[in-house]
This record gives sequence, C-alpha cells and structure tokens, in this order.
Amino acid sequence: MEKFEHEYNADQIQVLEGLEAVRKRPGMYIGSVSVRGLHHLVYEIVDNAVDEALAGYCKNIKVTIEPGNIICVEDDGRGIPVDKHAKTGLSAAETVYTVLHAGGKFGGDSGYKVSGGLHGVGASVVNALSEWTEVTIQRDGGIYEMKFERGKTIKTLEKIGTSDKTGTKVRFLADSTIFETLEYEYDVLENRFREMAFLTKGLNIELEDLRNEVPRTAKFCFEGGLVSFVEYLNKNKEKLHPTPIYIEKEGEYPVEISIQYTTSYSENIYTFVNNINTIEGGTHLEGFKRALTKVFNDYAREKGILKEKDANLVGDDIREGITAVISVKVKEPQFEGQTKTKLGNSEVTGIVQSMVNEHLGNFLEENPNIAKAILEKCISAARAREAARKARELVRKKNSLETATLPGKLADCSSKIADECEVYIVEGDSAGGSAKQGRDRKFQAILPLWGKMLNVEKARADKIYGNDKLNPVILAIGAGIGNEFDITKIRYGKVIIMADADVDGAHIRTLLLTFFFRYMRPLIENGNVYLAQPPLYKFSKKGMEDLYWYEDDMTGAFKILEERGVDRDQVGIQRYKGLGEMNPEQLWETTMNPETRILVKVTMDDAISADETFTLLMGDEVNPRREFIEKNAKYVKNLDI
Ligand code: 2B7
Repeated sequence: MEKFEHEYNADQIQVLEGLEAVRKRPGMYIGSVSVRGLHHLVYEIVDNAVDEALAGYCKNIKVTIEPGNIICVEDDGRGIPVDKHAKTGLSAAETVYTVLHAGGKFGGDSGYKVSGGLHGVGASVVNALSEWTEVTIQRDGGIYEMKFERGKTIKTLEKIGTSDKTGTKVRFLADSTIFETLEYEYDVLENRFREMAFLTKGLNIELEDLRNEVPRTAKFCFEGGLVSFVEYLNKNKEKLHPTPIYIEKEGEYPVEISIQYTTSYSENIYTFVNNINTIEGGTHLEGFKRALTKVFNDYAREKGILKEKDANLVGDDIREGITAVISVKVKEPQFEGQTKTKLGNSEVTGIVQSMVNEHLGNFLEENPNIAKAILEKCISAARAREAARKARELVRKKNSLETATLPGKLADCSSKIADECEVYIVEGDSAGGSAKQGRDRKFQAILPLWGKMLNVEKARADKIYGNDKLNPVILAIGAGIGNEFDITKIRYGKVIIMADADVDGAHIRTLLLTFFFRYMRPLIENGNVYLAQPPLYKFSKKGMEDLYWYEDDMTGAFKILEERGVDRDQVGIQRYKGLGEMNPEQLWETTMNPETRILVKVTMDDAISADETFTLLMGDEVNPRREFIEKNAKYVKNLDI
C-alpha cells in the first residue's frame, strides 16, 4: 500500500499538534486510561451514530467486539459527508477524524447535536488514542475508505467501490501503550446500550461479542422509550399502579419523564442530559423534585386528603418508593461536580418545574385512583418519618448519656487520622476476638457483629435508627445515614467487611452492602468499602513456609508447591471453614496485614444494576432471586455491584 504523502500546511500542523496533545494527556479528554476510559472510546463513536438517529436518518446501530478487542461500529445513517471541507482542505470525513473538536461544525442541517459522550470530544480523540482506525462510508452511490495510525492519516479518503446503500462503519483498536487494559467488559457495554435504546425510542442497537468461542449477543429496541425503561427498573418490584406515568414537553428544551411508584422504601430517580447519565443530579432534578412535592401537596389539600391541621408532606415522603427517569435535551449543557455529571444550567430548573407542575397536575386530576394510592403511601411515609425522628432522638439521648458516642463493642485504633485508619466489621464473637488480638492497633479498629442482621430492604428508616445491629456500625463510621450522611466525617478511610467464605458469610456481606448502598451510598461511591478475603486453604509441611490459598481451585497452589520442589503427597492441606479457625497470628498474616492480605474494593459503576442486584437479593420476589443466584453464583468474587 502506498503511503499518503502529506503536504503539511499550517492547518494540518495544528491538527497533528492537537492529536499529539490528546496522546500526551489522554485523561483530560476521556477521564482516565483505565477500563472506564477504554469504554469511553466506544461511547464516543456510538454517540455519533445515535446523533444520526436523533436527526431521524438512522434506525440501526451494530457494535461488534471482534477477537483481539477490535471494536466495530456500523450505522445505516446518511454516511459522514465525503466532500472537501473548505477550511482544512481535507474531506469532511477526514476532518471529523483528525481535527480536535471538529464535532458540531458538521451536519449543521442535520438537526442539532444533542447526544455526545461524557466529554463530548468526538471521533478525533478516539482516533488519536487508537493503534489504528479505519472508516468506511457508503454515500452518494460510492464506498469510501480512509485509515489512520495513532491519529495520523495513512490512507486518505478514497472511493473504493460503488453502493446504493448509505451508512458509516468504524473499526478501531485502542492503543495498548496508552490504556491500562484493552479488555472490554461485555456487561458494561450491554448496560450502556440498553440504556441508550431506552432513551432513544425505536432505535435498534445490537451488540455482538466475538472474542470467545461462544458469541454473546444482545438486541435492544424499545418502542415505549422511557416507559419501557421504568418498567425494566421495576420489573422485580411490587407496583402501586400498573402502568408508568409518562409526561413530555417538546420545544427548545425537550423534557421527557416517566414515573412509577412501588411498595419499596427507596428512591430511584435517574436523570439524563443529552443521553448522558447525570449521576450527580443538577438543575433538572432540582426542578423535578420541587414540582413533585408541590403537585402532590396541592392535590392532597384540594381533595381534603390533607386536612387543614395537617403539616405538608416533605419531599422525602413523596419520593419514597418512586422510580423515575428524567431525560432532558440541552443545547449547551454545563456540567459541574466532581465527575462532571451534574447539570449546572440554571434555566433548566424552572423549565422542568413548570412542565411537571402542569402535566403531572393534569395527570392526577384525570387518574384519581392512582393519585390516591400514591398519596396513601406518602402519608404512611410521613408517619414513619415522624417515628424515625423520635427513634433518632432517643438514640442520640441514649448515646450522649453513655458519654462516649462509640459503640461498646468497638475496639478502636489509636490513630485519629481517618485516611490511615481501617475498621474491620467482623462476623462472630470468636473471629472478633482473634481480630482484636491479631490487629495492628495503631490503625486497625475491630467491630464485632453477631446475631441476625436487619434486612434494610424490608424496613423503613425508623427501624434502622436504634437497631442494635446497625447502630454500632453507624456510630463507628461516625458520619450519619441517609440524607444526613456526611462523607467528610467518616472515621476510617477503609471500612472492611470480614466474613466467612461460606453461605452465611455471603449473606451477612450482602446485608451490610445493602445497608451501605441504601443508607451510605457515598461511602461506596467514594471507594471506602472493602471486603476482606480470608484464605480457603493452608498447605503446610515441616521445614516449609505455610502456603495460604484463596481460591476454590487448588491447581495454582500445586503448581507453586511443585516450583518449590515439594512433593504434594507430603503436604498437609487444611480447609478453613471459617475465620474462627484461625489464631490471631494467622488472621493477621493472611487477612489483615496490608503487606500480604487481599482486599476487594467494592465499586459501583452503575447504580441501576446495583439497585437491581439488591432488589433481587434482598427483596420479596423469590423466583427471580433464585434465578439470579444460579446465574451469578460467584458474584461475591466479582464485586462490581
Ligand atoms: C459532527 C460529526 C461527528 N456526520 C455527519 C452526517 C452523518 C453522520 C456523521 C455518522 C459511528 C460509527 C458507525 C450530516 C458528524 C458527522 O455529518 S457521523 N453519521 N455516523 C457515525 O459516526 N457513526 C451527515 C448531514 C448530512 N449527511 C450526513
């Protein structure tokens, strides 16, 4: 193949410098070079295809993970324009792939750009961070192709055939010298594309993973859009009304909202701006909450459900058990917050607020039975809130009477520098005893738990304050719970759950994680929650250093023994059934010593799938739970909840 000879003009030099900057500081453009950043590459390309769908020209998008982690994205839109771009002197298509921030300057007549990745940087960044990229365009009766290596054009756009179809196909291999890993996670992509399909009514998105012998595929298309989204989120919950509410407003700031109440006690509101999940909320969420509170209070007063003497319902009462998805389109979104996922545009508050006031108000008038069912639930939430307030005060009083606010069972550490401190939450008194003796008391605290733990999935807040199992955990961590949780007050940088590697241990782990997820979510989001991994086996022989093994499969251990020149028949194998079987020294060496232990950090990439998991594991429905456990028997090992 002949190499394309560049005649560099000033514009093109700028182009090369631009893409060089992306390669020098990739984090600035895609957030990070971790697996998360890697997935962003795919989203950036798919977003362009979704924009073409939003413009009304593309119906089908197909994403393939090919062997070797090559990504292929195809759409059946109009195809990226191939004509010469006046300013750069290159084809429009090559400009899109080589000029930083070229996005938005094209397709001016294609409807405005509303989709766009988290960082909205587009195809040129993907190109810069890929070992190679090839783009094939079908358009104007022709097939066109261009190729790049690390952002540099190696084959300029050229017609290679004829076609009566239209569309764009992009294949790329992420650059292994830039990313920590090239291994895409099928589940992460599947979740993201499902979400995109919900958010773009009628769009077909197909995902195919060809990396393994048995391919995995998923096809998404939802004619119901956000209503289908809410139905999906609530699929394992008991509903207060059969069909999700749907309200919509078109115009300069299109708004779509779907709402359905369930009998659960948690609040699940997911918000999107231009199809981007705004995890930190923002002005659209603010407007929604204000209007929701007002609409229900006004309705309840007008219908005499709230009497003159009654106080207004507060927002928390009205949001108990709600599942809602809010999707707004904003032409020039300002993203704020730690992870740039908080909408800052102040004008959006009022727009969403008045839209919900009007449309939801009308809906309640037209559907009095649904309004009544929801309000009954809100009123009982208000009663529980009052009971919770009393319970909390009681606990506060009791705690202050006992002078120290720390639980009696807690063996605290001597350091007061939260960042270096750890608390082990340990199941069982005997393991707790060993942990206390084995720990490094300078920075390790031990909180033993025993007895049956409360399932917070089936309890309201009033049952949590003052609960004799959970209260010590709340006090030890020291940052409150629920709306009052304050991450800056945590007393330990690491909260480590240490439980047996058996079914009971898994149960207690799940109960505690459910509690953290529902009542101290920032603790998980901030990466403070860990799981200790006790060993499953000990291999010992006189004269040989003990070998601890942490996996069910012992093959690896036998290999190590072989390398040490040890005859495996002479080695004693002990299977640990519980933490209690280890003496303090062993517990320190295997599970607590930062030099030798294995800790699994609990992360939450995706609140939607985490909610799904906990609803299933801890909720009322038995059949889906059984199916889930059968399918994910090893979920504890892979702790992306
Ligand atoms: C701002 C840039 C990125 N673009 C167009 C038109 C169609 C089109 C695209 C695309 C990803 C993988 C398969 C507009 C927009 C460039 O300008 S990008 N389709 N698909 C895509 O990237 N898919 C377009 C106006 C008239 N004709 C075509």
